[in-house]
Amino acid sequence: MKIAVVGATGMVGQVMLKVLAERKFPVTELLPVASERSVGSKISFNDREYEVIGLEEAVKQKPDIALFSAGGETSLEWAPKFAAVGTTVIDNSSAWRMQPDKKLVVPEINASDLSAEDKIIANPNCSTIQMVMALAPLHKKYGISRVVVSTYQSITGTGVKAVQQLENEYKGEKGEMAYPYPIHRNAIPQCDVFEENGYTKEEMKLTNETKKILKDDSVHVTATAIRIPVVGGHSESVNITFKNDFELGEIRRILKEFPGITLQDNTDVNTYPMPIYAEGKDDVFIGRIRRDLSQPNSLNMWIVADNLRKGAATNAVQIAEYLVDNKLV
Ligand code: 2RA
Repeated sequence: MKIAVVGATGMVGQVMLKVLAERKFPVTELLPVASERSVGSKISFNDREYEVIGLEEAVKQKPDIALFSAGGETSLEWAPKFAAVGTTVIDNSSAWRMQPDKKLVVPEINASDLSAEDKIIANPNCSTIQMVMALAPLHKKYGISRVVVSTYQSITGTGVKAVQQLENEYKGEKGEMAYPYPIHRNAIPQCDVFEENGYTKEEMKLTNETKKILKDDSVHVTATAIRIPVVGGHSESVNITFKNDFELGEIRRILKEFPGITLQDNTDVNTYPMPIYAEGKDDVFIGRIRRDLSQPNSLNMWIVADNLRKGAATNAVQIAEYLVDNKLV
């Protein structure tokens, strides 16, 4: 397969290349694509060196699949150009996620919705992916009426500048600021910009994308997204109210059996998910599962995942794997 990685020099693009190699994706030709200022630079992949090319050149070479992580503007302009030459685009930006005719895919949940006609496929937001991995199997069994989620998000979700700001603050050094406030020893109750309704774009992604992936607008979701000085992954405290009662043991069995979920849930030995241990892994880690004693048919859980891997690069590569395995490209 001729594979383009658009945004190859960026944080997620680099993880996409790493995951493609780790999972031995059948790459016969790699097109690392980046902005003009990076054209001509070299990147290594599978022990070979490749020269970074620009978007015009990449479209001309008609890749089979293009993994995009280059921001919404680039995707809105260039994904259709790749699709027009027959490339299947898997886009990690928010540009296409809520378009009615575009599929928003977490392979373990709804890959079977994909067809060969889908030439632009949307990768959900990282904080959505890890949450719906838990919600989907439980919604199928019990029906979910409401979700209250608070996220504790890694600064890697913001990008390299934020990671650099935190490192500078650790060292007591001045430097470029990704945030108007210190990240070190702080918690910033803002991920992305605020909308008219007082929620941030990040919080509304959790609401809107969840409804689309579960194919059920009756699932009510309210979110608060916090940025914290962590690099390994996003953590989420999730409270779920079901339409029907449940057995905790069955909840655990359903989650344990769902592909891509690892339960870490034994308070007797202080076992629960933490980003420091989720970093670099592809599973979604779930623990602290307990009935909500204040509300019938409700429970709490703690969900942790590496936001650059299952939250972005690995989910995109898994979509590509599904397309190849099912001869949809
Ligand atoms: C964040 N989910 O964490 C967003 C984008 N990666 O900032």
